[in-house]
Amino acid sequence: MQKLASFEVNYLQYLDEGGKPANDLPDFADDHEVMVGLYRSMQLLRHLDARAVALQRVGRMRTYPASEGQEAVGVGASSCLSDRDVLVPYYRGTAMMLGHGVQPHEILLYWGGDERGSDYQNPLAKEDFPIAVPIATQMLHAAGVASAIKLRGQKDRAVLTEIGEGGTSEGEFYEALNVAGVWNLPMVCVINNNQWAISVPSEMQTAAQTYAQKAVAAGIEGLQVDGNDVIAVKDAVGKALDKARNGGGATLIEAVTYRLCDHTTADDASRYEDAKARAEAEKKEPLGRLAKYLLNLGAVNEKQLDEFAVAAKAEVEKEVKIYFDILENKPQPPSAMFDYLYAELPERFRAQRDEVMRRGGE
Ligand SMILES: Cc1ncc(C[n+]2csc(CCOP(=O)(O)OP(=O)(O)O)c2C)c(N)n1
Ligand SMILES: [Mg+2]
Repeated sequence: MQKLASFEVNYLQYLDEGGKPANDLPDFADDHEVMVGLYRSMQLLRHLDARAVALQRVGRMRTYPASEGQEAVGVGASSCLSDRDVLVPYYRGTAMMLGHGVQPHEILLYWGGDERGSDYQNPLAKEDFPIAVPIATQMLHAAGVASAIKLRGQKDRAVLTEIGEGGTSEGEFYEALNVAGVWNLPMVCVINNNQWAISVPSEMQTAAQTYAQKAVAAGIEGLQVDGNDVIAVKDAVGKALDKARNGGGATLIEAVTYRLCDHTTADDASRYEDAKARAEAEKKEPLGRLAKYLLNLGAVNEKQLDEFAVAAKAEVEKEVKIYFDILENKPQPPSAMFDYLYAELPERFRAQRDEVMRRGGE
């Protein structure tokens, strides 16, 4: 019998549920500007999500996946991205995309059914990938980009990707993690463990004690963080990205959080979720926790928190206006549905496109 190295899964938490330091804090946690910036990004996302869901209810948005309760995961992680890094997001990746310069109206356009939303105008996000809806495919894209970076000998550059805990049951997840390990790829994968894969609870998803330990078989580092603690997420992802940029290989980070919303606007979680579990999870949510920390730190006062909320709402309204303006004044012709999937449209779709155009679709 061969004796294998035993493994431990570290759990990182800096702020407890009441927003009090649970550990010695990293340096950036004392930086008022950085911490207030993280808070405002999380707040903007919460308002944007609420507005997008409301737009869907009145028929002005298609399916939308909100991130309520999970804001610290994407905001903390994307705050560590440099302008050279590449982001490969999944559908619940609004926070990461905003954090790497994608504009809110571009995200609204995408979920409003307009592919022009994926043509990110900010140079920061120019090389980032569009949203992946097929579960776990983004993992392979991320590993592909990371191997391209490695083959080209590009230094100081890494790939960040995100996946739901349910997605880690897919073959693509293991395949990508395997090459990330064996090829020592500059890649960081954050698992958004929001406890649900639509209506499938985490205890029905895996018999493993943690998702982080899935890194062990790939021979890479894996750790768990409190995904409602933005300081823990930022600290862990920042270190993992630095390691990846410096040739140290890939890391898998499980951020433990909770989905405080429906899966998407096409779902009704009250049909399968225990209301008590939701109420318990609400006590741990990330924004209130960070607000308490900032107040204790003296970085903000209550009045400023109110002003931030007003500013976030105004920013969202400005972006919704841009979204409406593009849809109304520069609408896409119906034939556009054929224009973004293939570099060259296959023959069988050409006939369909011609028909749409014949019927007046241009
Ligand atoms: C290959 C594939 N199979 C099934 C689906 C349908 N589907 C959409 S979301 C989802 C659950 C994913 O849950 P999880 O990975 O935990 O991510 P979360 O939505 O919770 O962020 C499923 C099964 C899909 N989009 N792609
Ligand atoms: Mg999930």
